[in-house]
Amino acid sequence: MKTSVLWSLLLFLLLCTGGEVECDCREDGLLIQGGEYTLTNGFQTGSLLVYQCPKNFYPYPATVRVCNPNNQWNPVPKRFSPQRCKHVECPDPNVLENGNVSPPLARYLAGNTTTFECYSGYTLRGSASRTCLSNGKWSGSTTICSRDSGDTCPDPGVPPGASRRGNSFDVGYDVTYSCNGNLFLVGSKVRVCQESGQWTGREPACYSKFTYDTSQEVSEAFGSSIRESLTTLQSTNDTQSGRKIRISKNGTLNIYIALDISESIEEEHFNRAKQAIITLINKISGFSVSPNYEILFFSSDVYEVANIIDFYEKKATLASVIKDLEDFKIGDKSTGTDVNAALKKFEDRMAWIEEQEKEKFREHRHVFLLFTDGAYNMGGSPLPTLARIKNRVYMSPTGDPGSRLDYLESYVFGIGADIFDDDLRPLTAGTEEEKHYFRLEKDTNLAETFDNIIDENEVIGLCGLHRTYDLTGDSVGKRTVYPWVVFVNIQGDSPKKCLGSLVSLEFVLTAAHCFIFSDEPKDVRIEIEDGKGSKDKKVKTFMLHPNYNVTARENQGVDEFYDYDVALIQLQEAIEPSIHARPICIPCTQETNDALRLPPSSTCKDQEELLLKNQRERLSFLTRTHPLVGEKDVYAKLGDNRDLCIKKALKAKGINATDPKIAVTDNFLCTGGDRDHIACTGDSGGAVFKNYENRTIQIALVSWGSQEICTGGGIRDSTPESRDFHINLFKMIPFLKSILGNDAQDDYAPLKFIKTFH
Ligand SMILES: *[C@@H]1O[C@H](CO)[C@@H](O)[C@H](O)[C@H]1NC(C)=O
Ligand SMILES: *[C@@H]1O[C@H](CO)[C@@H](O)[C@H](O)[C@H]1NC(C)=O
Ligand SMILES: *[C@@H]1O[C@H](CO)[C@@H](O)[C@H](O)[C@H]1NC(C)=O
Ligand SMILES: *[C@@H]1O[C@H](CO)[C@@H](O)[C@H](O)[C@H]1NC(C)=O
Ligand SMILES: *[C@@H]1O[C@H](CO)[C@@H](O)[C@H](O)[C@H]1NC(C)=O
Ligand SMILES: CC(=O)N[C@H]1CO[C@H](CO)[C@@H](O)[C@@H]1O
Repeated sequence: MKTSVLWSLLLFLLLCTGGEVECDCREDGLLIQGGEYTLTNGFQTGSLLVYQCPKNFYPYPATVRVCNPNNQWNPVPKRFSPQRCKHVECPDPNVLENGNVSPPLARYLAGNTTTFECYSGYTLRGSASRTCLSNGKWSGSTTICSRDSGDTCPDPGVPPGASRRGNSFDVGYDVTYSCNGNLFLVGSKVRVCQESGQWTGREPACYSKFTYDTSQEVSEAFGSSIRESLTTLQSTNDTQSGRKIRISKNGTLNIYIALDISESIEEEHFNRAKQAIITLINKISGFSVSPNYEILFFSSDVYEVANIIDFYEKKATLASVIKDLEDFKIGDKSTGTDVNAALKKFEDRMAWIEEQEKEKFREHRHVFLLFTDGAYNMGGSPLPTLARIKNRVYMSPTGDPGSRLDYLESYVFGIGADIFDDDLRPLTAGTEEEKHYFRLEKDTNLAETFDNIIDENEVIGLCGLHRTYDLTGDSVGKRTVYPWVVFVNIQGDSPKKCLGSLVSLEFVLTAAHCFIFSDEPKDVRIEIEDGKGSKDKKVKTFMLHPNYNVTARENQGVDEFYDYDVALIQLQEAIEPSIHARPICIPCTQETNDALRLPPSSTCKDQEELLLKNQRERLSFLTRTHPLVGEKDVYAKLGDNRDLCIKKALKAKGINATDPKIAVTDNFLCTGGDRDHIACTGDSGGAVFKNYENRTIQIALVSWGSQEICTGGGIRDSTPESRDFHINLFKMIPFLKSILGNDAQDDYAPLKFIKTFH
């Protein structure tokens, strides 16, 4: 009897520790008071347990546990310190100098509000009242009670939870901060007073394990920083002289992205991370720079999604990388986190680039974006690898950046249930490096965060930028997808509703037939729903194409002839570009060249060959519907298909001709028939467009149709016989250029048109 017990015990031990068979971690002691937990892989080895608490609370003492191969949880649940949800606490505000804080509390919990008062003779700057927020930060800004001392820099104050050394605020003097207790410092430890009267760096803040940056804070700080990396500010001398715009930096930009997926067991989690990267690279493409990308996912293994070498060998494009990202799947992935392996991959790729580019490598800039919880439990510390990378980029064996600090910017996004700040913070690099570290809450919507990194007002010369998704499902959300659409309402003797498109900040393009002879600018209303309600824009003037003449071919059997059916409407005031209102790209401009990623020397012809290259070319146009607009999908019939398509024009009412070309000149594109949508009455004048790498290019304009199928509007299918004819903008360039490209006037900023042929 005794032996058999012993045997079964031995067998048990063998099974559980021998590797082949895995035993489970135990459920005992895992429960959390006031919260709950999730497991990534049940009670099996490698499973990650993540605790969750309601808003304003955080899990304590552990945030996560891992089931180790010895079927012990790490950390082990402690009987004497049961797992619970603790109230989020903000750093102590009683560090205020020369003032009072009320109420005086031992601990300030999420939801508590404090007010500040300065001693007499001192003036209060910053917030007079602050509330402790659920992310462990105080609302508002640091409260400072100061007296004018005649120093160059203002009193920088003491942020909650911190201590400051240094009380001289004159040029060249510095102040040094540290955080009290268990808090750690994010931001600049040392700040120096500059001649400009400003302190260097970024005001420090004291963070605890449960302090997070909000999505908005990340968008603002990361956005302003990455904009600096991508662009330089240059003065421009267009009509608003002295204005500064962002233009692309010269040299080559290499962007390396590594995303830790050791915690993303769930498909959805992983897909959201992929979507965030796609959003980010789409946003970056909005700067009209064309970076090369290295994209990795990693756990203890590295999965290379985009290899930067493919960019150099012209085997990859932005579009192909996005596709690869979308299609990327991992089957059984390893657990563990090896940040060093990811950085080593960056290092290898960089070495290859240097080898290829030789002395041109000097002109290369490198941006690292690292998303991880930082628990590099495998592969050792990544710091030596980062040090070698710095030496390579700084071109200095000692790692002294010299003047090359801005050639390597490394951003670190702490992400995950348990962030290992001490390991992560040293991985930042670059100019104002203290702005490169972010702590993201577990369920931060990264795609949305990245979508907000462009201050849309700052970037001009970016036609066709738009969101690819509608966040709200209402008319405001729709406007972010079609920020160029406008409603043209004519209230003259013959009221008419048309669509139009913003083609610059001052001009709307629409159809000439929307107007009648007696219409005046005051009869024309341009309606732009800009997110704060519908706005009517006053019209200064409008011009129809000089060749437009409806009766021109009456005696050839065409009652109404719509060739040159285009008109430009000039607004009295330029619109303010925003995510809700910005121009679409039109053919043959320099901006469109950039949007299409064509080399600067490309011509109009090159654009046309790229945009209208197929015999059936997929295009879209809009119709008024609720909310705002709906999108209609059509195929332009080109090449041999065109003749068949335009033939149907002969069946149209009011046409008595044998040759369809009398009514449908070469200036028209033809759509309709099987599987196409058909234009309705109010769609006239609207853009016929195509999205190219998520910039929208207007190719044509809705003019007329062979049958009046829908006068009521809405999205309707074509019949086999009905066809629509759209004015091809490539054929209207002289007219567009004569107005939009006119640089002999002082009224508006002209668009830059490119050559027609080489
Ligand atoms: C601070 O917040 C805690 C938790 O919500 C609450 O119980 C307490 O009354 C608050 N104290 C003050 C002074 O508002
Ligand atoms: C812009 O124009 C102003 C006035 O015409 C001139 O003084 C200034 O130098 C110009 N700036 C640039 C960058 O060309
Ligand atoms: C890039 O710009 C810098 C400064 O703006 C300039 O010194 C350098 O010559 C430029 N390089 C190229 C290749 O244009
Ligand atoms: C339009 O064409 C007709 C027929 O050719 C011509 O008589 C008429 O003068 C033209 N109208 C304009 C405004 O050019
Ligand atoms: C159509 O044109 C032909 C010849 O040009 C003419 O004989 C016929 O009357 C016209 N029909 C109509 C309905 O205008
Ligand atoms: C090239 C590119 O960026 N394509 C994306 C544009 O947006 C749509 C969503 O509307 C994505 O599906 C494309 O992949």
